[in-house]
Amino acid sequence: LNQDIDIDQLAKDVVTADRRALARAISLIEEGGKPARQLTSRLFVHSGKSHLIGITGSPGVGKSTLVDVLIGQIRKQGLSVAVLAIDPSSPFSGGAILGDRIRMQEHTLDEGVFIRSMANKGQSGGIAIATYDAVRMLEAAGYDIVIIETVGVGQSELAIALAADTTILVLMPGSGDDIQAIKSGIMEIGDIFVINKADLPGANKTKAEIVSALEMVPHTTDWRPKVIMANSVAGDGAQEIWQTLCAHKEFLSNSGLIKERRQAKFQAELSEIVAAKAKDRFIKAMSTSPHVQKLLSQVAERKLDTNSAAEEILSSLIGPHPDEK
Ligand SMILES: Nc1nc2c(ncn2[C@@H]2O[C@H](COP(=O)(O)OP(=O)(O)O)[C@@H](O)[C@H]2O)c(=O)[nH]1
Ligand SMILES: [Mg+2]
Repeated sequence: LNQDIDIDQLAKDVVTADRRALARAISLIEEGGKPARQLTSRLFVHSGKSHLIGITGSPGVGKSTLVDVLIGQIRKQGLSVAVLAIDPSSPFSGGAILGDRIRMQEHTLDEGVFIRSMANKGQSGGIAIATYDAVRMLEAAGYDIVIIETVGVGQSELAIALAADTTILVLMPGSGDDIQAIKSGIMEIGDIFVINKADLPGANKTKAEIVSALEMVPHTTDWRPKVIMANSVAGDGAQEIWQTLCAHKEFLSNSGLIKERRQAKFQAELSEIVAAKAKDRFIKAMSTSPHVQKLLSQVAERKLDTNSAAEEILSSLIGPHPDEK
């Protein structure tokens, strides 16, 4: 089916922010494969102009509810926004996914808002790489702001959150999330901390814990992470969060850190892609390359150690890609 796609036309339609084309493009990215690679390579040059906001936190802390009220703030400024919600594959969160869709539906008639969830499929190269490509589709379509909502539990979700220019960590009182965050060293990744469900008991205590934990985190830049209370159901705190987002964006551009941060992200992304591609080629070579098979049997016979064999395999694999000559 995908062979029939006119990638050039699709790329052009994405650039004009044609919503159906954008939805199609992201589905292609999800599927992976050659059409996805062709599309991303056509559109890469159009990316890089949006401000990327990562919103992460445990399931149920109110990320989607917060995104919903943030969309309202962003639209009030006349800016356009795209949201990419990374659905966890866990069957336990099926209900939450449905809830997200229903809640955000009121925005779907607004031309300045695009909302899309993406399955957390275990693709080669991992979810993070597909997400980076999907985000670039949204950037190419010209959205001023792109929000990436992820469940901050695993390493790949963390990687996605780190792909943002500004990362918001959402916590709620009484969940022990604050302690978890402090213990796991996750404090360092937040530019803005939102204590959501501030209407529930214990919000002040949670805030105090986060504030004091932040004092222990070494400063690597002049930005001091902000801790903001919110009740996203009522919309309280949304304005302060929006203002802080603007302040952080301004800080990044005035200090020149935006460039540095994005470069570091590309380095991490490239490292991930190179590792994934090397692994793919190794797996292919196991069944096609007599040289690799010979090395493997030498290892099995203990004539060659695994480290030396790996070095040898790597140098023999680094040639033109067998499929893309
Ligand atoms: N009391 C209270 N409930 C909230 C607040 N924000 C979200 N919720 C509720 O928490 C539940 C989970 O919210 P959701 O946005 O789906 O969380 P997510 O899994 O982090 O995206 C929903 O029932 C929301 O209505 C809040 O500020 N206060
Ligand atoms: Mg959600």
